[in-house]
Amino acid sequence: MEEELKKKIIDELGTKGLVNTEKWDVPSNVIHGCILSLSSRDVVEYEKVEKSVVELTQEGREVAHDGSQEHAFFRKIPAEGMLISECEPFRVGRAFAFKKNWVKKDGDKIFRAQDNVSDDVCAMLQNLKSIGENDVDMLKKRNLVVVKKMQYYLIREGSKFGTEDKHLTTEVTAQMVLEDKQVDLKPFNFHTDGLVLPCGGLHPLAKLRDDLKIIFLGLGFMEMSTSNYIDAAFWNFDALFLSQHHPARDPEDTFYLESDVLPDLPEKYFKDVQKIHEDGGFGSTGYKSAWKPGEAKKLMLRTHTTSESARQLYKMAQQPFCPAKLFSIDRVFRNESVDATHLAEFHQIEGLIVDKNLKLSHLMGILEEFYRKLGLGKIKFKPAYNPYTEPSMEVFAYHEGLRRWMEVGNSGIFRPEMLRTMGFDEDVSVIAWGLSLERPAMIRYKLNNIRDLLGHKVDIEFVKRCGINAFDEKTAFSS
Ligand code: FB9
Repeated sequence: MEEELKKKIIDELGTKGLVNTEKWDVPSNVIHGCILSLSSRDVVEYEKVEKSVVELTQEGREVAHDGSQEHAFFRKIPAEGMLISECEPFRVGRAFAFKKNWVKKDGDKIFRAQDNVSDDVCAMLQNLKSIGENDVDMLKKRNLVVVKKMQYYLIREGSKFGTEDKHLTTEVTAQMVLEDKQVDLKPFNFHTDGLVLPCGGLHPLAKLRDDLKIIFLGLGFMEMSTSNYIDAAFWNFDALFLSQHHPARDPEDTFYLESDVLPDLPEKYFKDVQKIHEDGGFGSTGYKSAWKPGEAKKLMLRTHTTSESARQLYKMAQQPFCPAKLFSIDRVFRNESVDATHLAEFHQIEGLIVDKNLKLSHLMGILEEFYRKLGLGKIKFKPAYNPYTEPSMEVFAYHEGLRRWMEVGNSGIFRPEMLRTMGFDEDVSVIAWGLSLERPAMIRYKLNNIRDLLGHKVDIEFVKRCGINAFDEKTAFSS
Protein backbone atom coordinates (compact mmCIF):
# COMPACT_ATOMS: atom_id res chain seq x y z
CA MET A 1 0.00 0.00 0.00
CA GLU A 2 2.78 2.41 0.89
CA GLU A 3 4.50 2.02 -2.50
CA GLU A 4 1.20 2.52 -4.37
CA LEU A 5 0.52 5.63 -2.33
CA LYS A 6 3.94 7.06 -3.08
CA LYS A 7 3.40 6.35 -6.79
CA LYS A 8 0.00 8.12 -6.61
CA ILE A 9 1.63 11.17 -4.99
CA ILE A 10 4.43 11.28 -7.59
CA ASP A 11 2.03 10.84 -10.53
CA GLU A 12 -0.42 13.47 -9.23
CA LEU A 13 2.43 15.90 -8.57
CA GLY A 14 3.70 15.32 -12.11
CA THR A 15 0.30 16.28 -13.58
CA LYS A 16 -1.06 18.88 -11.11
CA GLY A 17 2.06 20.30 -9.41
CA LEU A 18 0.25 20.21 -6.02
CA VAL A 19 -1.36 17.34 -4.09
CA ASN A 20 -4.04 17.98 -1.46
CA THR A 21 -4.83 14.87 0.63
CA GLU A 22 -7.85 16.43 2.37
CA LYS A 23 -10.38 14.24 0.54
CA TRP A 24 -8.25 11.06 0.52
CA ASP A 25 -9.82 8.08 2.22
CA VAL A 26 -6.48 6.89 3.70
CA PRO A 27 -5.48 6.99 7.42
CA SER A 28 -3.55 10.20 8.06
CA ASN A 29 -0.64 8.34 9.68
CA VAL A 30 -0.16 6.16 6.56
CA ILE A 31 -0.05 9.24 4.32
CA HIS A 32 2.35 10.89 6.78
CA GLY A 33 4.66 7.83 6.63
CA CYS A 34 4.81 8.02 2.83
CA ILE A 35 5.41 11.78 2.78
CA LEU A 36 8.22 11.50 5.34
CA SER A 37 9.88 8.84 3.26
CA LEU A 38 9.69 10.96 0.06
CA SER A 39 10.63 14.20 1.81
CA SER A 40 13.65 12.57 3.50
CA ARG A 41 15.10 12.26 -0.02
CA ASP A 42 13.89 15.78 -1.03
CA VAL A 43 11.57 14.25 -3.60
CA VAL A 44 8.67 16.25 -2.13
CA GLU A 45 8.06 19.12 0.27
CA TYR A 46 4.90 19.21 2.37
CA GLU A 47 2.83 21.30 4.73
CA LYS A 48 0.55 19.78 7.39
CA VAL A 49 -2.84 21.51 7.71
CA GLU A 50 -5.05 20.95 10.78
CA LYS A 51 -8.76 21.66 10.82
CA SER A 52 -11.73 20.95 13.04
CA VAL A 53 -14.55 18.88 11.60
CA VAL A 54 -18.01 18.99 13.16
CA GLU A 55 -19.77 15.62 13.06
CA LEU A 56 -23.18 14.48 14.28
CA THR A 57 -23.29 12.18 17.31
CA GLN A 58 -25.82 9.32 17.36
CA GLU A 59 -28.18 11.64 19.24
CA GLY A 60 -27.51 14.36 16.65
CA ARG A 61 -28.39 12.03 13.79
CA GLU A 62 -31.69 11.17 15.49
CA VAL A 63 -32.56 14.85 16.01
CA ALA A 64 -31.54 15.73 12.42
CA HIS A 65 -33.90 13.00 11.21
CA ASP A 66 -36.82 13.31 13.68
CA GLY A 67 -36.54 16.92 14.85
CA SER A 68 -35.45 18.39 18.18
CA GLN A 69 -36.91 17.42 21.56
CA GLU A 70 -38.28 20.96 22.05
CA HIS A 71 -40.00 20.93 18.63
CA ALA A 72 -41.52 17.51 19.34
CA PHE A 73 -42.76 18.84 22.70
CA PHE A 74 -44.22 21.98 21.03
CA ARG A 75 -46.09 19.85 18.49
CA LYS A 76 -47.53 17.66 21.25
CA ILE A 77 -49.22 20.59 23.05
CA PRO A 78 -52.94 20.71 22.09
CA ALA A 79 -54.85 24.02 21.86
CA GLU A 80 -56.35 23.37 25.32
CA GLY A 81 -52.84 23.05 26.77
CA MET A 82 -51.00 20.12 28.42
CA LEU A 83 -51.08 19.31 32.14
CA ILE A 84 -47.67 19.84 33.75
CA SER A 85 -47.96 16.36 35.25
CA GLU A 86 -48.16 14.93 31.69
CA CYS A 87 -44.92 16.69 30.63
CA GLU A 88 -42.46 14.48 32.53
CA PRO A 89 -41.59 12.31 29.46
CA PHE A 90 -40.66 15.55 27.59
CA ARG A 91 -38.39 16.99 30.35
CA VAL A 92 -35.51 17.90 28.01
CA GLY A 93 -37.73 19.28 25.26
CA ARG A 94 -39.81 21.24 27.77
CA ALA A 95 -36.72 22.93 29.22
CA PHE A 96 -35.52 24.08 25.78
CA ALA A 97 -39.03 25.10 24.69
CA PHE A 98 -39.33 27.36 27.75
CA LYS A 99 -35.81 28.72 27.14
CA LYS A 100 -36.89 29.68 23.58
CA ASN A 101 -40.22 31.15 24.77
CA TRP A 102 -42.07 28.69 22.59
CA VAL A 103 -44.35 27.74 25.50
CA LYS A 104 -45.75 29.36 28.63
CA LYS A 105 -47.16 28.10 31.94
CA ASP A 106 -50.66 29.03 33.06
CA GLY A 107 -51.84 27.40 36.28
CA ASP A 108 -51.31 23.65 36.11
CA LYS A 109 -51.01 23.64 32.30
CA ILE A 110 -48.49 24.50 29.61
CA PHE A 111 -49.66 26.29 26.44
CA ARG A 112 -48.03 27.24 23.16
CA ALA A 113 -46.73 30.81 23.30
CA GLN A 114 -46.30 31.00 19.52
CA ASP A 115 -48.57 30.00 16.62
CA ASN A 116 -45.69 28.36 14.81
CA VAL A 117 -41.98 27.79 15.48
CA SER A 118 -39.19 26.68 13.19
CA ASP A 119 -36.99 23.83 14.43
CA ASP A 120 -33.69 25.76 14.36
CA VAL A 121 -31.66 22.96 15.98
CA CYS A 122 -32.85 20.39 13.43
CA ALA A 123 -32.08 22.80 10.58
CA MET A 124 -28.54 23.40 11.97
CA LEU A 125 -27.90 19.67 12.24
CA GLN A 126 -29.04 19.18 8.64
CA ASN A 127 -26.63 21.84 7.45
CA LEU A 128 -23.57 21.72 9.72
CA LYS A 129 -21.36 23.59 7.24
CA SER A 130 -23.38 26.80 7.64
CA ILE A 131 -23.39 27.13 11.43
CA GLY A 132 -21.17 29.42 13.47
CA GLU A 133 -18.86 28.69 16.42
CA ASN A 134 -21.42 29.64 19.08
CA ASP A 135 -24.00 27.28 17.60
CA VAL A 136 -21.38 24.50 17.42
CA ASP A 137 -20.62 25.03 21.14
CA MET A 138 -24.34 24.94 21.96
CA LEU A 139 -24.85 21.70 19.97
CA LYS A 140 -21.70 20.20 21.55
CA LYS A 141 -23.04 20.94 25.05
CA ARG A 142 -26.26 19.12 24.05
CA ASN A 143 -24.14 16.16 22.89
CA LEU A 144 -25.63 16.51 19.38
CA VAL A 145 -22.30 17.09 17.62
CA VAL A 146 -18.69 16.30 18.28
CA VAL A 147 -15.74 18.38 17.03
CA LYS A 148 -12.90 16.24 15.71
CA LYS A 149 -9.44 17.47 14.82
CA MET A 150 -8.37 16.18 11.40
CA GLN A 151 -5.22 16.84 9.46
CA TYR A 152 -4.31 16.71 5.77
CA TYR A 153 -1.25 17.54 3.72
CA LEU A 154 -0.39 19.93 0.87
CA ILE A 155 2.43 18.29 -1.08
CA ARG A 156 4.69 20.04 -3.59
CA GLU A 157 7.65 18.98 -5.71
CA GLY A 158 10.94 18.75 -3.79
CA SER A 159 14.38 19.74 -5.09
CA LYS A 160 15.01 16.17 -6.23
CA PHE A 161 11.56 15.53 -7.70
CA GLY A 162 11.78 13.50 -10.93
CA THR A 163 15.52 12.79 -10.54
CA GLU A 164 14.85 9.29 -9.32
CA ASP A 165 14.53 7.25 -12.55
CA LYS A 166 15.29 3.88 -10.97
CA HIS A 167 12.87 1.94 -8.84
CA LEU A 168 14.38 1.45 -5.39
CA THR A 169 13.81 -1.95 -3.82
CA THR A 170 12.48 -1.87 -0.30
CA GLU A 171 12.93 -5.56 0.60
CA VAL A 172 15.22 -8.39 -0.45
CA THR A 173 13.47 -11.72 -1.22
CA ALA A 174 14.90 -15.26 -1.43
CA GLN A 175 14.13 -15.21 -5.15
CA MET A 176 16.32 -12.13 -5.65
CA VAL A 177 19.23 -13.83 -3.86
CA LEU A 178 18.84 -16.96 -6.02
CA GLU A 179 18.67 -14.87 -9.22
CA ASP A 180 21.70 -12.89 -7.95
CA LYS A 181 20.37 -9.83 -9.88
CA GLN A 182 21.77 -6.32 -9.29
CA VAL A 183 19.13 -4.35 -7.27
CA ASP A 184 19.13 -0.77 -6.05
CA LEU A 185 18.13 -0.80 -2.40
CA LYS A 186 16.17 2.13 -1.01
CA PRO A 187 18.20 3.73 1.84
CA PHE A 188 16.76 3.30 5.35
CA ASN A 189 14.97 6.40 6.61
CA PHE A 190 15.78 6.39 10.32
CA HIS A 191 13.79 9.62 10.89
CA THR A 192 10.34 8.43 9.91
CA ASP A 193 7.65 7.79 12.52
CA GLY A 194 6.82 4.15 13.09
CA LEU A 195 3.32 3.07 11.97
CA VAL A 196 0.81 3.27 14.80
CA LEU A 197 0.17 -0.40 15.54
CA PRO A 198 -3.48 -1.39 16.16
CA CYS A 199 -3.03 -2.20 19.83
CA GLY A 200 -4.92 -1.62 23.07
CA GLY A 201 -4.48 1.52 25.10
CA LEU A 202 -5.27 2.45 28.69
CA HIS A 203 -8.56 4.27 29.18
CA PRO A 204 -7.82 7.94 29.95
CA LEU A 205 -9.28 7.53 33.47
CA ALA A 206 -7.04 4.50 34.06
CA LYS A 207 -4.05 6.51 32.84
CA LEU A 208 -4.89 9.42 35.14
CA ARG A 209 -5.52 7.03 38.04
CA ASP A 210 -2.05 5.53 37.51
CA ASP A 211 -0.51 8.99 37.24
CA LEU A 212 -2.10 9.91 40.57
CA LYS A 213 -0.90 6.66 42.13
CA ILE A 214 2.65 7.64 41.12
CA ILE A 215 2.15 11.01 42.84
CA PHE A 216 0.84 9.40 46.06
CA LEU A 217 3.57 6.72 46.10
CA GLY A 218 6.16 9.43 45.50
CA LEU A 219 4.83 11.20 48.61
CA GLY A 220 5.26 8.02 50.66
CA PHE A 221 1.59 6.97 50.73
CA MET A 222 0.43 3.35 50.62
CA GLU A 223 -2.70 2.28 48.72
CA MET A 224 -5.70 1.02 50.69
CA SER A 225 -7.76 -1.96 49.57
CA THR A 226 -11.05 -0.60 48.17
CA SER A 227 -12.91 -3.77 47.20
CA ASN A 228 -16.10 -3.07 49.17
CA TYR A 229 -18.22 -1.32 46.53
CA ILE A 230 -21.14 -2.62 48.62
CA ASP A 231 -20.84 -1.94 52.32
CA ALA A 232 -22.89 -1.55 55.47
CA ALA A 233 -24.15 1.95 56.25
CA PHE A 234 -22.27 1.41 59.49
CA TRP A 235 -18.87 1.93 57.80
CA ASN A 236 -20.08 4.51 55.26
CA PHE A 237 -21.92 6.71 57.74
CA ASP A 238 -22.13 5.65 61.42
CA ALA A 239 -18.43 4.95 62.02
CA LEU A 240 -17.76 8.45 60.63
CA PHE A 241 -20.17 9.85 63.26
CA LEU A 242 -22.57 10.87 60.50
CA SER A 243 -26.03 11.25 62.08
CA GLN A 244 -28.74 8.73 61.18
CA HIS A 245 -30.87 11.80 60.41
CA HIS A 246 -28.38 13.26 57.89
CA PRO A 247 -30.04 13.83 54.47
CA ALA A 248 -27.11 12.12 52.69
CA ARG A 249 -28.52 8.86 54.12
CA ASP A 250 -31.88 9.28 52.35
CA PRO A 251 -32.68 6.85 49.48
CA GLU A 252 -32.87 9.98 47.27
CA ASP A 253 -29.12 10.35 47.75
CA THR A 254 -27.90 6.80 48.43
CA PHE A 255 -28.40 3.48 46.63
CA TYR A 256 -29.57 0.89 49.19
CA LEU A 257 -29.78 -2.86 48.48
CA GLU A 258 -32.79 -5.03 49.31
CA SER A 259 -30.46 -7.84 50.35
CA ASP A 260 -29.63 -8.15 54.06
CA VAL A 261 -26.52 -10.33 53.77
CA LEU A 262 -24.26 -8.51 56.18
CA PRO A 263 -20.50 -8.11 56.46
CA ASP A 264 -19.24 -8.92 59.99
CA LEU A 265 -19.51 -5.84 62.18
CA PRO A 266 -17.28 -5.79 65.30
CA GLU A 267 -19.70 -6.29 68.22
CA LYS A 268 -18.05 -4.08 70.89
CA TYR A 269 -17.24 -1.29 68.40
CA PHE A 270 -20.82 -1.46 67.09
CA LYS A 271 -22.07 -0.74 70.63
CA ASP A 272 -19.47 2.00 71.18
CA VAL A 273 -20.64 3.73 68.00
CA GLN A 274 -24.24 3.50 69.19
CA LYS A 275 -23.20 5.10 72.49
CA ILE A 276 -21.26 7.99 70.91
CA HIS A 277 -24.23 8.76 68.65
CA GLU A 278 -26.82 8.61 71.44
CA ASP A 279 -24.98 9.90 74.55
CA GLY A 280 -21.79 11.48 73.16
CA GLY A 281 -18.44 11.11 74.93
CA PHE A 282 -14.84 12.36 74.66
CA GLY A 283 -16.18 15.89 75.18
CA SER A 284 -18.96 15.50 72.59
CA THR A 285 -22.67 15.78 73.42
CA GLY A 286 -23.56 13.20 70.75
CA TYR A 287 -26.83 13.52 68.81
CA LYS A 288 -29.05 12.79 71.83
CA SER A 289 -31.47 10.74 69.72
CA ALA A 290 -32.14 7.02 69.44
CA TRP A 291 -29.64 5.25 67.19
CA LYS A 292 -31.18 2.36 65.23
CA PRO A 293 -28.91 -0.67 64.72
CA GLY A 294 -31.08 -1.62 61.71
CA GLU A 295 -30.16 1.62 59.94
CA ALA A 296 -26.44 0.88 60.45
CA LYS A 297 -26.85 -2.66 59.11
CA LYS A 298 -28.41 -1.61 55.82
CA LEU A 299 -26.36 -2.59 52.77
CA MET A 300 -25.62 0.16 50.25
CA LEU A 301 -23.37 1.23 47.41
CA ARG A 302 -20.69 3.28 49.17
CA THR A 303 -21.02 7.02 48.60
CA HIS A 304 -17.33 7.71 49.27
CA THR A 305 -14.09 5.78 49.72
CA THR A 306 -14.03 7.20 53.26
CA SER A 307 -15.94 4.04 54.23
CA GLU A 308 -12.75 2.13 53.43
CA SER A 309 -10.73 4.70 55.37
CA ALA A 310 -13.00 4.03 58.38
CA ARG A 311 -12.44 0.28 58.08
CA GLN A 312 -8.69 0.71 57.77
CA LEU A 313 -8.47 3.20 60.66
CA TYR A 314 -10.52 0.94 62.91
CA LYS A 315 -8.11 -1.95 62.21
CA MET A 316 -5.12 0.31 62.99
CA ALA A 317 -6.71 1.48 66.25
CA GLN A 318 -6.74 -2.15 67.46
CA GLN A 319 -2.94 -2.41 67.06
CA PRO A 320 -0.09 -0.62 68.86
CA PHE A 321 0.05 2.92 67.42
CA CYS A 322 2.00 3.37 64.19
CA PRO A 323 1.83 6.50 61.96
CA ALA A 324 0.62 5.92 58.39
CA LYS A 325 0.01 7.67 55.08
CA LEU A 326 -2.74 5.99 53.05
CA PHE A 327 -4.61 6.69 49.79
CA SER A 328 -7.41 5.22 47.73
CA ILE A 329 -8.74 5.83 44.21
CA ASP A 330 -11.90 3.96 43.32
CA ARG A 331 -15.56 4.06 42.31
CA VAL A 332 -18.23 5.57 44.52
CA PHE A 333 -21.97 5.82 43.89
CA ARG A 334 -24.48 8.58 44.57
CA ASN A 335 -28.16 8.70 43.67
CA GLU A 336 -27.84 12.12 42.06
CA SER A 337 -29.54 13.60 39.01
CA VAL A 338 -27.17 13.16 36.10
CA ASP A 339 -26.09 16.04 33.85
CA ALA A 340 -23.14 16.96 31.59
CA THR A 341 -20.68 16.78 34.49
CA HIS A 342 -22.32 14.36 36.93
CA LEU A 343 -23.17 10.65 36.67
CA ALA A 344 -24.56 8.39 39.40
CA GLU A 345 -21.02 7.23 40.02
CA PHE A 346 -17.56 8.72 39.96
CA HIS A 347 -14.05 7.85 41.13
CA GLN A 348 -13.03 9.39 44.42
CA ILE A 349 -9.40 10.06 45.26
CA GLU A 350 -8.70 10.17 48.99
CA GLY A 351 -5.53 10.70 50.99
CA LEU A 352 -5.08 10.51 54.77
CA ILE A 353 -2.25 10.79 57.30
CA VAL A 354 -2.39 9.25 60.79
CA ASP A 355 0.07 10.65 63.33
CA LYS A 356 0.34 12.33 66.74
CA ASN A 357 -0.86 15.95 67.13
CA LEU A 358 -1.42 16.74 63.45
CA LYS A 359 -2.81 20.24 62.94
CA LEU A 360 -4.51 22.16 60.13
CA SER A 361 -1.08 23.50 59.11
CA HIS A 362 0.06 19.92 58.38
CA LEU A 363 -3.04 19.41 56.24
CA MET A 364 -2.41 22.67 54.34
CA GLY A 365 1.20 21.63 53.79
CA ILE A 366 0.45 18.20 52.34
CA LEU A 367 -2.33 19.68 50.17
CA GLU A 368 0.06 22.29 48.77
CA GLU A 369 2.56 19.57 47.89
CA PHE A 370 -0.08 17.20 46.45
CA TYR A 371 -1.68 19.81 44.19
CA ARG A 372 1.73 21.17 43.16
CA LYS A 373 2.44 17.72 41.77
CA LEU A 374 -0.84 18.03 39.84
CA GLY A 375 0.54 21.19 38.22
CA LEU A 376 -1.45 23.52 40.50
CA GLY A 377 1.08 25.75 42.22
CA LYS A 378 -1.36 28.34 43.57
CA ILE A 379 -3.95 27.05 46.05
CA LYS A 380 -6.08 28.60 48.76
CA PHE A 381 -8.37 27.24 51.46
CA LYS A 382 -11.92 28.14 52.42
CA PRO A 383 -13.58 27.08 55.69
CA ALA A 384 -16.26 24.47 55.02
CA TYR A 385 -18.47 21.94 56.81
CA ASN A 386 -18.20 18.14 56.63
CA PRO A 387 -20.19 15.92 59.02
CA TYR A 388 -17.14 13.80 59.80
CA THR A 389 -14.30 16.30 59.88
CA GLU A 390 -13.77 19.39 62.02
CA PRO A 391 -12.31 21.75 61.00
CA SER A 392 -12.93 21.26 57.29
CA MET A 393 -11.68 23.18 54.26
CA GLU A 394 -12.59 23.41 50.59
CA VAL A 395 -9.50 23.63 48.41
CA PHE A 396 -9.30 26.04 45.45
CA ALA A 397 -6.54 26.26 42.85
CA TYR A 398 -5.66 28.71 40.10
CA HIS A 399 -5.46 26.90 36.76
CA GLU A 400 -2.86 28.68 34.56
CA GLY A 401 -4.20 27.09 31.35
CA LEU A 402 -7.84 28.04 31.96
CA ARG A 403 -6.81 31.27 33.72
CA ARG A 404 -9.35 30.86 36.52
CA TRP A 405 -9.74 29.62 40.08
CA MET A 406 -11.56 26.32 40.53
CA GLU A 407 -12.63 24.10 43.39
CA VAL A 408 -10.25 21.14 43.45
CA GLY A 409 -11.24 19.19 46.54
CA ASN A 410 -12.38 19.01 50.13
CA SER A 411 -10.44 18.20 53.32
CA GLY A 412 -10.46 18.14 57.09
CA ILE A 413 -9.41 16.57 60.38
CA PHE A 414 -11.48 13.52 61.38
CA ARG A 415 -13.60 14.20 64.45
CA PRO A 416 -12.64 12.79 67.90
CA GLU A 417 -16.10 11.12 68.08
CA MET A 418 -14.88 8.97 65.16
CA LEU A 419 -11.26 8.37 66.17
CA ARG A 420 -11.58 7.99 69.95
CA THR A 421 -14.54 5.59 69.52
CA MET A 422 -12.32 3.45 67.27
CA GLY A 423 -9.83 3.26 70.11
CA PHE A 424 -7.19 5.84 69.16
CA ASP A 425 -5.54 7.76 72.01
CA GLU A 426 -6.36 11.46 72.52
CA ASP A 427 -3.13 12.70 70.87
CA VAL A 428 -3.68 10.73 67.66
CA SER A 429 -5.12 12.79 64.80
CA VAL A 430 -5.96 12.03 61.18
CA ILE A 431 -5.90 14.64 58.42
CA ALA A 432 -7.58 13.72 55.13
CA TRP A 433 -8.71 15.10 51.81
CA GLY A 434 -10.65 14.04 48.73
CA LEU A 435 -11.29 14.95 45.11
CA SER A 436 -12.68 13.25 42.03
CA LEU A 437 -10.84 11.61 39.13
CA GLU A 438 -13.33 12.69 36.46
CA ARG A 439 -12.99 16.44 37.00
CA PRO A 440 -9.22 16.59 36.34
CA ALA A 441 -9.63 14.08 33.50
CA MET A 442 -12.25 16.28 31.77
CA ILE A 443 -9.90 19.25 32.09
CA ARG A 444 -6.86 17.30 30.86
CA TYR A 445 -8.75 15.98 27.80
CA LYS A 446 -10.77 19.18 27.23
CA LEU A 447 -14.15 17.47 27.57
CA ASN A 448 -17.39 19.27 28.42
CA ASN A 449 -19.52 16.17 28.76
CA ILE A 450 -18.69 13.40 31.23
CA ARG A 451 -20.35 10.94 28.83
CA ASP A 452 -17.39 11.49 26.47
CA LEU A 453 -15.21 10.05 29.26
CA LEU A 454 -17.29 7.35 30.91
CA GLY A 455 -20.13 5.16 29.69
CA HIS A 456 -21.40 3.51 26.50
CA LYS A 457 -21.18 6.67 24.39
CA VAL A 458 -17.41 7.07 24.72
CA ASP A 459 -15.68 7.35 21.30
CA ILE A 460 -13.32 4.32 21.14
CA GLU A 461 -10.99 6.28 18.80
CA PHE A 462 -10.69 8.90 21.57
CA VAL A 463 -9.64 6.16 24.03
CA LYS A 464 -7.11 4.78 21.54
CA ARG A 465 -5.62 8.26 20.92
CA CYS A 466 -5.27 8.86 24.68
CA GLY A 467 -3.67 5.45 25.14
CA ILE A 468 -1.02 6.27 22.53
CA ASN A 469 0.03 9.76 23.69
CA ALA A 470 2.79 9.50 26.28
CA PHE A 471 2.00 11.09 29.66
CA ASP A 472 4.48 13.63 30.98
CA GLU A 473 4.00 14.49 34.66
CA LYS A 474 4.99 18.12 34.17
CA THR A 475 2.38 18.69 31.50
CA ALA A 476 -0.27 16.54 33.12
CA PHE A 477 -2.65 19.31 33.95
CA SER A 478 -1.13 22.43 32.54
CA SER A 479 -3.15 22.23 29.30
O1 FB9 B 1 -12.40 16.99 42.29
C1 FB9 B 1 -12.84 18.12 42.34
N1 FB9 B 1 -12.37 19.14 41.56
C2 FB9 B 1 -11.16 19.08 40.83
C3 FB9 B 1 -10.10 18.28 41.21
C4 FB9 B 1 -8.91 18.27 40.50
C5 FB9 B 1 -8.80 19.08 39.39
O2 FB9 B 1 -7.60 19.01 38.71
C6 FB9 B 1 -7.12 20.14 38.07
C7 FB9 B 1 -6.96 20.32 36.73
C8 FB9 B 1 -5.78 19.94 37.52
C9 FB9 B 1 -9.85 19.89 38.98
C10 FB9 B 1 -11.05 19.90 39.70
N2 FB9 B 1 -13.86 18.44 43.21
C11 FB9 B 1 -14.34 17.46 44.16
C12 FB9 B 1 -14.44 19.76 43.34
C13 FB9 B 1 -15.65 19.99 42.44
O3 FB9 B 1 -15.39 19.46 41.15
C14 FB9 B 1 -16.99 19.46 42.92
O4 FB9 B 1 -17.96 20.17 42.21
C15 FB9 B 1 -17.25 17.99 42.70
N3 FB9 B 1 -16.73 17.20 43.74
C16 FB9 B 1 -17.21 15.80 43.91
C17 FB9 B 1 -18.28 15.54 44.88
O5 FB9 B 1 -19.45 15.99 44.28
C18 FB9 B 1 -20.45 14.96 44.24
C19 FB9 B 1 -15.37 16.66 43.54
C20 FB9 B 1 -15.81 15.35 44.25
C21 FB9 B 1 -15.42 15.21 45.66
C22 FB9 B 1 -15.71 16.13 46.63
C23 FB9 B 1 -15.26 15.91 47.94
C24 FB9 B 1 -14.51 14.78 48.23
C25 FB9 B 1 -14.21 13.86 47.23
C26 FB9 B 1 -14.67 14.08 45.95
C27 FB9 B 1 -14.02 14.57 49.55
C28 FB9 B 1 -13.60 14.41 50.61
C29 FB9 B 1 -13.04 14.24 51.91
C30 FB9 B 1 -13.07 15.28 52.80
C31 FB9 B 1 -12.52 15.11 54.04
C32 FB9 B 1 -11.94 13.90 54.42
C33 FB9 B 1 -11.93 12.86 53.50
C34 FB9 B 1 -12.48 13.02 52.24
